[in-house]
Order: sequence, then C-alpha cells, then structure tokens
Amino acid sequence: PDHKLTDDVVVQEAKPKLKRPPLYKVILLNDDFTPMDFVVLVLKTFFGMSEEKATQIMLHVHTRGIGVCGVFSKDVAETKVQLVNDYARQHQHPLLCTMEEA
Ligand code: TYC
Repeated sequence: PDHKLTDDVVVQEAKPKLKRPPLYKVILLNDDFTPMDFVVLVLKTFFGMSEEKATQIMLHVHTRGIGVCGVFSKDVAETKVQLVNDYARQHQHPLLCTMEEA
C-alpha cells in the first residue's frame, strides 16, 4: 500500500512477495515389458516405500497407465527421475519416470 506523506510525495512500499518454490510430482509410466517386481523394487529403493505401498502404486500404474510416486522440490524430483531412469536402463528395462509441476 502506498503511503501519502505531504504535497503529493508518495512512497511506493515494496510488496513483501514470499513466493514458495513450486513442487513437482514424480510420475511413473506403465509399459508392457518392465517386470512388476522390478517396479516394486524401484519404488522401495528410490522412494522409501514399504512393500505394500510400492505394490499398490505399481498396480495403480499398471492398470491406469500413470501414477505419482511422490511430490518433491525441483532438485530432488530431477535427481529421482534421473536415478530411476538410469537404474531401469542399467537393467535393460524400458521403465520411464518423469516429472511435472504439482
Ligand atoms: N505393465 C508391466 C507388466 O505387466 C508392469 C509395470 C507396472 C510396468 C508399472 C511399468 O510403471 C510400470 N509387467
């Protein structure tokens, strides 16, 4: 809000803009070839999920085609996407991980 002082002198106060940095969903895509056990292993290894939670997410992706593994800062999301895709490639699986702004 501007502050009127005297004689048309106006001080433009800076707006305190405290924008939170955006968060990113890390997303897993279904494919016809990656073994279910491998996807569960990935979810446990890189997202700290229990066997039960990992199985639930894997089956969701398997049936719906896409699913969210978690929501992270941009840096953390980028790192997880890279780690998952590298790991899948090392094991010759086409599993694809990506991210989008939450
Ligand atoms: N559709 C795969 C299969 O039938 C399993 C799978 C699940 C693959 C989730 C990828 O992100 C994925 N073996």
